[in-house]
Amino acid sequence: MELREFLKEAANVRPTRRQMEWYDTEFYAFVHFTMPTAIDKDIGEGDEDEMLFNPYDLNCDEWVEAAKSAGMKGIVLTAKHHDGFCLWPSKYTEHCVKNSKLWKDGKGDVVKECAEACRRGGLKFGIYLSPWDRNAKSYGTDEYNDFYCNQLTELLTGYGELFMIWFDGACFEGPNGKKQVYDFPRYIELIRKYQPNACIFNDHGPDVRWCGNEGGNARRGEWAVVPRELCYRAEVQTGEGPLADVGSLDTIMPYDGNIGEINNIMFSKGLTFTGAEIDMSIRPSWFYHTNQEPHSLERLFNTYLNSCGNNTSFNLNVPPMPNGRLDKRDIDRLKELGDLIRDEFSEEKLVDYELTTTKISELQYVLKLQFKDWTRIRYVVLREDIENAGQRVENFKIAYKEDDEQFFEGFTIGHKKICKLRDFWLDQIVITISSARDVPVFRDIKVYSCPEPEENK
Ligand code: FUL
Repeated sequence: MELREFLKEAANVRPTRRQMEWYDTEFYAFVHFTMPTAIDKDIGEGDEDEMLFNPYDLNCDEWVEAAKSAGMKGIVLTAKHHDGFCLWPSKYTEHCVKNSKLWKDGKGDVVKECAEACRRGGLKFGIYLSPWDRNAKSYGTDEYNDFYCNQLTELLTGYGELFMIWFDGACFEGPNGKKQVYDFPRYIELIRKYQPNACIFNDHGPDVRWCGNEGGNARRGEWAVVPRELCYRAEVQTGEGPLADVGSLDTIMPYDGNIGEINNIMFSKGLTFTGAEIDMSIRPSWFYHTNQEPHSLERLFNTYLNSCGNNTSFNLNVPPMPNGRLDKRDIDRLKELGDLIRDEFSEEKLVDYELTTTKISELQYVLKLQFKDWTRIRYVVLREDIENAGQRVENFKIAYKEDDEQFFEGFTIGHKKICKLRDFWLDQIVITISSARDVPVFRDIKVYSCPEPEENK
């Protein structure tokens, strides 16, 4: 195939409706809260006494309000972590809240309370169900896949609409010393059956893939269009193709490379649309420890710019305390973060412009944005129309004039690219698209001003 033809094909690999909805959800909360919270650890052994779990002051509305104050649009709850303890009264295990008799006499259900609070507060709700289970006796046998599917079905059918099912890639030994071969194609099929609108997160997709680190870093160019052999097959995404095609994924995702760039996709066995999520905790650990502090506002805001503003979503973990409440330090930090995001990208700071587009060649364009007045500019936010046209731009730069030294050098754009400039006074900017896989199509381009610093006034 000619290179030009291949690139055109790559440019037209597009997200499904559910993937588009996930992209537009952008920023959501991970809630790590279960047995490790009660025992002040990051991972349980699987043999903990259920009575240790006693969130006597549980307040999921507080979680929802805190998430909303940060501008988040959903919550993903750890319904079961690696220790196997279930936050809902599962029929298939005794290692769950029904034996946490100190809490609501064993009648409690954290999944239900969280799902209902999300609905009351207008947030989407999703679940994390660890495939690694250090409690299940059947772990390491075929029977475990049946057990896991039964638990998954309870969650898929009992708690209303779910926007995300989050699979943890961890696969270590269970109580009998054996490792499990997870039947992901079967799990995926079950999710498609009961929750067709839910996005499935897994290291390799099919809908959303892991960015490859827990430190909040996206790749230089975080493409959503990646080699098909690195991800679960597209057929599973739509449910239209043969599941037998999926096979097992023994390919290791190269976490350090720019997996969607031309030299990596050219020799692939095909392409799939599988965007990345950045997951990170607001504190150093995934579970709550009283002696830890939330990360600085600056670090969290930069991660927001580098995730939602870098063609990935941001799943920020906020771990509740053993009593079920959030630490005030986290509540305050979330509010500060939300205030900063709302302020930096407020409607009042939107700058009006007149756009002139010049074609240099079929795949190279110059976009001139002329402002009405001289304005201090902080951000240019670019969004491609990925739903209708796919991800196309490969390289761009922003400068005052076409031949001037650039203020900003960018690679892929995709769902959203936030370009932070250096608060220069400008009356125009020029965005040069120097390479693209097909004629670029934008959803929108927004420019935000910033106030003059006090010392300059
Ligand atoms: C990892 C787990 O081992 C951590 O405990 C945490 O749940 C994180 C989100 O994923 O694989």
